[in-house]
Amino acid sequence: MSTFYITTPIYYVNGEPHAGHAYTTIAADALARYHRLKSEDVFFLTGVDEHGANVHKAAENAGLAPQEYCDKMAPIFTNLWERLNISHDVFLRTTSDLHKRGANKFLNALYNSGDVYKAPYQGYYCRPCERFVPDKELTDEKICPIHKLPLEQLEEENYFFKLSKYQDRLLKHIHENPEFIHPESRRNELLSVLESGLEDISISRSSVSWGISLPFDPEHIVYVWIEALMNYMTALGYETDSECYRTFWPANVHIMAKDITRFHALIWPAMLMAVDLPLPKQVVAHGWLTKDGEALSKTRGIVIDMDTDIETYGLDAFRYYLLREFSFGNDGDYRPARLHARYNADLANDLGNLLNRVLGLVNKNFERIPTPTTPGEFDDEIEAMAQTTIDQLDEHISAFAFDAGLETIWEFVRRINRYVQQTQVWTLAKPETKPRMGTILYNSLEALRFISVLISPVIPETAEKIQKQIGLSEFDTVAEWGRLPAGLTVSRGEPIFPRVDTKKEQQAQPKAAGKPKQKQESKTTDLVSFADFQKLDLRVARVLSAEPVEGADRLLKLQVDLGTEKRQVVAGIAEHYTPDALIGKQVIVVANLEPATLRGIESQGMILAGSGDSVVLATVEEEMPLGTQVR
Ligand code: ME8
Repeated sequence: MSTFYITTPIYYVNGEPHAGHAYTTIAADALARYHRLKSEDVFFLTGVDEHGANVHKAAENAGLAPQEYCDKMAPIFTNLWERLNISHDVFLRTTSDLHKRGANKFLNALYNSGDVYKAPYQGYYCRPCERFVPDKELTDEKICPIHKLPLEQLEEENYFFKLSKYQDRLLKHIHENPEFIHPESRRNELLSVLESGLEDISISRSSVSWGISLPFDPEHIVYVWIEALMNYMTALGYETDSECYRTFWPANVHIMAKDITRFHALIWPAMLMAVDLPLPKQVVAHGWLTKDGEALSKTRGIVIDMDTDIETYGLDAFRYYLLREFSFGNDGDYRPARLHARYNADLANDLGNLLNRVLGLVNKNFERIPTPTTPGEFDDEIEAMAQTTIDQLDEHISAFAFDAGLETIWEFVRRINRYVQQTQVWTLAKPETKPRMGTILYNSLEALRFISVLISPVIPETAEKIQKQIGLSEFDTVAEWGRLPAGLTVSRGEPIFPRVDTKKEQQAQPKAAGKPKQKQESKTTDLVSFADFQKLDLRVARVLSAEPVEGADRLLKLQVDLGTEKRQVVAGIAEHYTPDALIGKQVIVVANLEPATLRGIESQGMILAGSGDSVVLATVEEEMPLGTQVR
C-alpha cells in the first residue's frame, strides 16, 4: 500500500489560531482525506510550536509559567481542529517528551556531522519572525520586511550551521526535482535566493531561556526554528527509529503559507543533507488569506470572524468556500458576501436542490431505488463524464488546485441537473415510460453517490448526509459507477443546505442588509388594469452565456436566446447564481422593457426571479419553444 505523509506547520501558541491557520489546516485535511479515499496509508500531522522568546513573553504577559501557558493554549488549537472536522493522526506539542528526545537525537547527529561551529554573532533580530534578518534584507530604517516593526540589535556567542556548504547541493536538488517547491513562483523566488548566496545560520540562542538545551552544550538553547522543523520527524518516533518513522519518512508534502517556505525548502533540506537523511518530496506554499487586502496577523489584530460565518452557513460551507474561492498559490481576500453567494449558488441551488428533487421523485413514484432496466439518451454520456470527472479531479488535486478540482465536480453536478431537465423525468410516470423513469432516477442517484464520494475530502459531513438520504447505511468511499444497490429505501431528510436565517444572513453581510427588502406578505395597493398587464411582453428564453461584470459584485451579463433574436441582459443575481449554473437554463424575459445601461453595459430586457430572502429564477415547469409568450 502506498503511503502519504502530510504536515501543516506547527503553529506558535503565543496567540489563538485564526482563519489563516484554519485555511492551511483545512487544505491539508482535504488532501489527507483525498489520499485516504485512494486507499493510501495516510499520516497527517499538525501541532504547536511552544518554545522561543515570543511564547515566553506571551506567558509572562498572561502571568503564567511558560509550561502552564502552553498547557492552556494547546487545547485551544485542538478544540478548533475538532470544530473544523480536521482528521489529523497526531497533534504534536514541542514541549512533549517525544519531541524533546527526538530533537536531542537530531541535534547530536547534526553536531557529529561536523557542520556545526561556535562563533560570535551580531545582527538585527525580528521577534515576531524569531530570526536574524540577513544583511541583504536590511533597510536603513532597520525594519522587518515582513512585520514592518523595528528590529533589535543583538550580539551573542552562537552555534552555527554551515548552511552555505549546501548551496550547490540545494540548487542541484531543486533543478533536478521540479516538483520539490510548489508553486513555481515560490520555486523561482527560492532559486534566486540560492543563486545570490546562502549565509551560515545561527542555530542557538544564549539570550533565550524557554526552549530545548543543546545536548552538546547545555548552556545554549536551540533556535526555535531549527527545533520546530525537526517536529516533522520527531512526531513519527524518529528517536526510537520506530516503525511509524520508517514507514512515513520522508514526508510527501509539507504545506504552509509563503512566509515560511525558505525554512522548509532551504534550511530544513540542508539539515537533512547534513545528517544524511532523505528530503521531503514537496514543499507547498499557499498565498495569504487577507481581509480588506491586508494580511491576517495575530500581532496586528487583523482577524476574520470565522465563528459567525460557520454558525450562519455551517462548517462545510466554510470549508467549501475557502477551497473553492481562492486559487491556492495566490493571496485571497476573505469576503462573507462571496461565501453567501457560493452557499446559495453552488451548495443550496446546484447540489442541495438536485438531491431534494431526485429523492422527491423517487419517493413519489417508487417504493425503493428502482433497478435501471431501460437505457436511453444521455446515460452513456453521464457515465463517461463520471470517469472523466475523477481523472480531472486527480490532476487538479496533484497540482493543489482545489478550486479547479471543485469546479470539475460541480460541472458534473450541473450536468446531472441538466440530465433531469433534458429527460423531463417527472413526466415519465405513465406505465409505459415508468421503467425509463426508474432508470433515469437510478442514474441520478448513482451520480449523487458518486459526487458525495468526490466531495467528501472537502465537505465530509455533507457527503455523509447525502449517502444517508440515498439510503446507504455505511459510507461508500468507492467512486466506481454502478455500485449503488437498487432496492434501497431512500430517506429524504432536511435539505442539506437549508435557507440561511435572514437575521444571521444580514449580520454576515452588512452591506446587503442596507438595501430594504420587499416584504413578500405586504399588501399590494397599486392595482394595474388587465390592459396594462397585457402591455408586458414576457417570453421564454434560454441563457446562452453568462459572465461576471467587472467591479460589480451583484451583476451578471447574460446573452439570452428568444427564439427569433438574441439579447444581452444584465441581471443582479451574481450572489445567487454562478455563471455556469445559468447556461442552458430557460428563463422568463421581459422583452419590451426600455433598454437601460448598467455599469456601462446595455441591458436589453429583464429576467424574472422570485426575490425575497433568497433569489430564485422564474422559469416554465417544462421546456418550451424559445420565444413562447408567458401570460
Ligand atoms: O510560522 N493566510 O507559526 P505561525 C494564510 N511556528 N495562512 C496563514 C495566515 C494567513 N493570513 N496566517 C497564518 C510559524 N497562516 C512557525 C512554523 S513549522 C516547522 C514552524 C498559516 O503560527 C500559514 O500556514 O506563525 C503560515 O505558514 C502559518 O500559519 C504560520 O504560523
